[in-house]
Amino acid sequence: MVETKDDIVICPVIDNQFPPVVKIVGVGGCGGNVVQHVYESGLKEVTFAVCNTDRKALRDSSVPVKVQLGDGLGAGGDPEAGLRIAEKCSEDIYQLFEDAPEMAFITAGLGKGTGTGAGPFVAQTAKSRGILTVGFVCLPPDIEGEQKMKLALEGLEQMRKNTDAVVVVDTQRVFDLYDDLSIENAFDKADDIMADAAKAMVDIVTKSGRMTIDMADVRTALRNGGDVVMAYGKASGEHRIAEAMSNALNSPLLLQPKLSGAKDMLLNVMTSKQNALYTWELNEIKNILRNKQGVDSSTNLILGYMLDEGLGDELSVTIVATGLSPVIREHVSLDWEERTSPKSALPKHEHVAFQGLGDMSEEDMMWPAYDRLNHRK
Ligand SMILES: Nc1nc2c(ncn2[C@@H]2O[C@H](COP(=O)(O)OP(=O)(O)OP(=O)(O)O)[C@@H](O)[C@H]2O)c(=O)[nH]1
Ligand SMILES: [Mg+2]
Repeated sequence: MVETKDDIVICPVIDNQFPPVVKIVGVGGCGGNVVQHVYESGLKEVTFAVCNTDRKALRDSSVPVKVQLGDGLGAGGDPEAGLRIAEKCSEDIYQLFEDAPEMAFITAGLGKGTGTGAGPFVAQTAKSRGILTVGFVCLPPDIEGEQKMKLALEGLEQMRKNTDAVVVVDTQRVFDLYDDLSIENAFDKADDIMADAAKAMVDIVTKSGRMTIDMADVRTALRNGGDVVMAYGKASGEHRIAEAMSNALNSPLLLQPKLSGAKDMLLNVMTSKQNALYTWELNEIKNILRNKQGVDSSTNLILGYMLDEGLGDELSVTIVATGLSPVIREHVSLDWEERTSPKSALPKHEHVAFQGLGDMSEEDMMWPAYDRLNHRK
């Protein structure tokens, strides 16, 4: 354990008897918030750390490992300053990965100084140590303006260069889907979505079951996988497969119209032991992927079925696909009239949360939200 001059504690070596499977590092304000969410959910075989140029944010975090970057007064919204400060702390950042995890998740909000500038540097450090490195990043909502989006996209490019795979959350999509939330709660929602994606990936590599997806499978899928498309959904009851798949395919995480053409796809289904998966249910999942999503034998499908007692009567489906091109917005829309219109451009979250079929046909529910819009026009 090392005391820094600014009394933020750095303790890079946790317990090196058993290296953690995953280390999750949050960089900057948003990155730190996401890590806080995941940390509070109490995952096993995972270690956590936050890095920030903002000393106050570090003080407020209950994540046990903290690295203060620079003098603790922030990066002033400037990614170049964020990068410069991180470079000066390269030794501390290197030490962070001393416990030799198999995978590192680097979370950051893109568009300002620390996450955008220092995030890719932290990722590069993990990758240079031979660790399978995945970025979980979010793009700023339109309300933050064109300049932030420009910085965010440059940061995304740096993230792509310095990771094996990147999961992108478009905060504006979250705002559109949950447009009756306060800004505070909408950002929290975006945090939750990134945290759920990270947790779902942690489950894949840490949980065991009848059909386990092992680390080698994950490496095959993600090593130099580029942009990763993730979808995650849960449901219980008689129609749990159709509903869980529908929730997954309507996830704000899905930034492209279809899963067809994916190079590799990890498909992980989890239930509790009492509510085990039936073989016909697995077929139903495969049929939805084939018939509604156009996924064919050209995709290397790696299937997992694992047990999680915490799920109770729910079933969860996680899809991690590579080789697709997510539709990343390059421009913000400042069409405020459209944004404030009661007929918002995207379906509302009642539909996403799947309260029965509502006013949508079953056929409708099988379209990803992104595609459904075009489909309905
Ligand atoms: N999901 C989510 N996004 C956030 C949150 N806070 C900020 N953001 C987004 O993330 C982007 C970066 O913001 P921060 O993470 O606060 O910035 P930073 O990386 O700490 O950078 P500096 O403060 O300039 O050093 C912003 O443009 C927002 O769009 C949050 O709590 N949750
Ligand atoms: Mg900050």
